[in-house]
Amino acid sequence: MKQTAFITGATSGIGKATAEIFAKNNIRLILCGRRAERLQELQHKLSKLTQVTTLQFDVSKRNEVEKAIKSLPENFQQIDILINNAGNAHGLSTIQDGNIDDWDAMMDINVKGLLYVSKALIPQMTERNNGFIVNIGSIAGKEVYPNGNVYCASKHAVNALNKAMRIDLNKHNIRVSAIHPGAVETEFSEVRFKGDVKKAKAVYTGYKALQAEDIADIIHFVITRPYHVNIEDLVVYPTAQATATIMNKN
Ligand code: NDP
Ligand code: 8X3
Repeated sequence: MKQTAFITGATSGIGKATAEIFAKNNIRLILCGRRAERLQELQHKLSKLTQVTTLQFDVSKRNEVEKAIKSLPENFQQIDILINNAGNAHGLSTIQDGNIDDWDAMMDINVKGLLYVSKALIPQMTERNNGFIVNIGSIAGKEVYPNGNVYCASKHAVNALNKAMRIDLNKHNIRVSAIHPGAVETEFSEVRFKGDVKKAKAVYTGYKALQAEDIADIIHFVITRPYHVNIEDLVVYPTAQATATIMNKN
């Protein structure tokens, strides 16, 4: 039987590239995000390859998450693979100069959003004793770097939750993995720098950054191992990057 994947943050970057590789591999898709037009465009494109439905909601709004998931058509209610990918950094500054709205956004989206979606989808997995959850963390979840403070804290929380989910869901035969990327060239830095395209571009110049497709390919590898194989997590860098802060730029 075909598998069904629920991908948060499918309107851009890693989530979108994951949707594309899953569609090529005949996985049915539930595409999520806030930008409805992008969801529709992607649904139109990928429907040529597989069955696709979309859900427009903000992961940080608990009621929206619950309502959206309850609205899934019956033939999309069995979810085999959850990709907890929606997230962003908001701002890059010292703790003393940090913006509290940015902190709220990062904790609400990257941590609480991931929890709300997981809480809504886990019951149908535990009921079937089957399922796969892939959490998209970050190198920021393994290291703390200057000015990264709250984003790093949110991704350290994802790292902890990845371990916690695997422990608690172990008796239910559910696989739980995380991918922790270094620099990936997506809209991520545009969001972090609040639309400052010049600043965002500078993050990815002078070396070859990871592309969203590189991470999507690894996600696909992780979910296609035999069922008795569970990769705890993978840290993935561009070759030019050695740690969160060491980058071999031209
Ligand atoms: P993008 O900015 O390209 O994509 C972010 C995605 O998250 C979008 O689809 C966006 O959709 C969605 N999203 C953001 N906020 C919300 C929200 N409140 N509710 C619902 N969806 C939301 O960035 P990436 O693809 O790079 O990021 C994907 C994940 O990868 C994130 O968790 C990020 O932290 C992580 N990551 C990224 C790295 C990088 O260097 N790019 C490195 C390490 C980890 P929409 O705006 O339509 O809602
Ligand atoms: C995104 C990569 O290095 O900006 O998570 O934290 S980094």
